[in-house]
Amino acid sequence: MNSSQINLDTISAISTPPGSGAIAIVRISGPEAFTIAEKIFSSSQDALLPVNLKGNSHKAMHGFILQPRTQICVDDVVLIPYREPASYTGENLVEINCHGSPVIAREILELILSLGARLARPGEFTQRAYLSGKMDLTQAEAVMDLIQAKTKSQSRQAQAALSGQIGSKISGVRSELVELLTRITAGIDFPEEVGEVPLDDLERIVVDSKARLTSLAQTMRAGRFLREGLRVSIVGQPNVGKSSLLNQFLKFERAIVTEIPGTTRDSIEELVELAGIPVLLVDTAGIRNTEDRVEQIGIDRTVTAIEQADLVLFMIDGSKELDQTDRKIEQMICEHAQKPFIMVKNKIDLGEFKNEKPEDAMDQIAISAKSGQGMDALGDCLSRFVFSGSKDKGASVNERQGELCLKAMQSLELLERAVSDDLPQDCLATDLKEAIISLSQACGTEVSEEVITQVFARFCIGK
Ligand SMILES: Nc1nc2c(ncn2[C@@H]2O[C@H](COP(=O)(O)OP(=O)(O)O)[C@@H](O)[C@H]2O)c(=O)[nH]1
Ligand SMILES: [Mg+2]
Repeated sequence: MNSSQINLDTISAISTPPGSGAIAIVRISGPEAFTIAEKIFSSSQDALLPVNLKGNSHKAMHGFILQPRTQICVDDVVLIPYREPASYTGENLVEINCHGSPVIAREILELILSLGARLARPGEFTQRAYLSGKMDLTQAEAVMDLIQAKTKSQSRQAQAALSGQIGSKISGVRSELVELLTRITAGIDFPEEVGEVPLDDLERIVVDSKARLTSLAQTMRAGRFLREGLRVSIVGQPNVGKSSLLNQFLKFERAIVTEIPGTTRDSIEELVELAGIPVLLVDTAGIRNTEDRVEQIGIDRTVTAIEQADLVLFMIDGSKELDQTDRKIEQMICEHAQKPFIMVKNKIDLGEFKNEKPEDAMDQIAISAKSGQGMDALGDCLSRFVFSGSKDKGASVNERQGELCLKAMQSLELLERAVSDDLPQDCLATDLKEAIISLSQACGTEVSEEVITQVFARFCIGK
């Protein structure tokens, strides 16, 4: 716990989303949380006695919120006090469950603010949990990922990080490096008593730490796609079955499918979940030479869809041999836009033309967008793309944590070079310290105010 960062003021906010619902929750946290709540809450059991929240920690109490001056009843509520440190924020915390009308929740909040609390900033409850040592920074970031998760796998990932998986992996490496640094420093300060750290010991720890950081950093790519979604554009000549594939993924007729080439004139975007990955599928207008102005605009948008994609599904009529136009499209995807692509051979229910996988294609999958044949293989292929390089399907580091792991690895590489250059051990200590600082920043044991503010500003109010 960093006592200089402890907030002495009391904060409050409505923690449920705006709008009407069955209940709304107003939260108060800080040193005055109980005193303020006691001024406005009257228990239905002992209406005449003043409530004692401190002595009723973690107990749900039914009662009324009364305006202190007029004693007008604002709402009947269930109030739960959490005495510090056993609360979400680590401070005294009160949750008031009122009827889910935005007017009532707001009136209760205003009462609380008039009694000396201040409106919480976005993420400030979680920020306090972090500042009071309830969680590390990777867990606090996971709270936000969990709130914002749109698919099951996103929420599983966030849960894993929230349980401390990432934080403990990073701090595991960090403590080994700290232990090494302590020994090196002791060797420098007391050469007679302690002696230098044997180099093979040092090298073993550095190699092992680098391997652990590499596998953590490799989860960054999968984490980004799981958090932000994978943008996949379906591209190919008119009539190869691009819109049929979109519909097959969506399991309903989203895009118009006809045998008339040029039916899809604009890009259509749909979010689907494939193999647990949120995928933004973009169905595009087919690419061909045309005089039609509307169709040409559609083709220009296809080019944009290729440029914006993380991955392109390049579709051909798999019952036929690749033609000139197919080759041109392939060039456009891999040479011009330099995008990874999967060759999707469609319409194999009509027979498959056997060809070698194009050299630049990540993979080649034969499907029928009509019958659904081959769809599982295509899903597996997308999953391989997302998790490539990463064996770990558990929690993944976010960009901030991943960059810091990479930075720590760079310091360790400098350290290895210093060892092979026979530099004295105090030079090694400098690189080691740098690596430790990066890892401390990653899990938040040593971060600047600025970083903390940036992390929590992305939260919503009331969390
Ligand atoms: N036999 C067969 N026909 C297909 C298949 N996929 C699409 N089609 C047909 O091909 C035509 C063009 O399909 P569409 O999805 O509109 O192609 P797009 O222009 O690439 O979007 C339609 O008549 C579809 O019914 C398939 O896997 N097998
Ligand atoms: Mg189409």
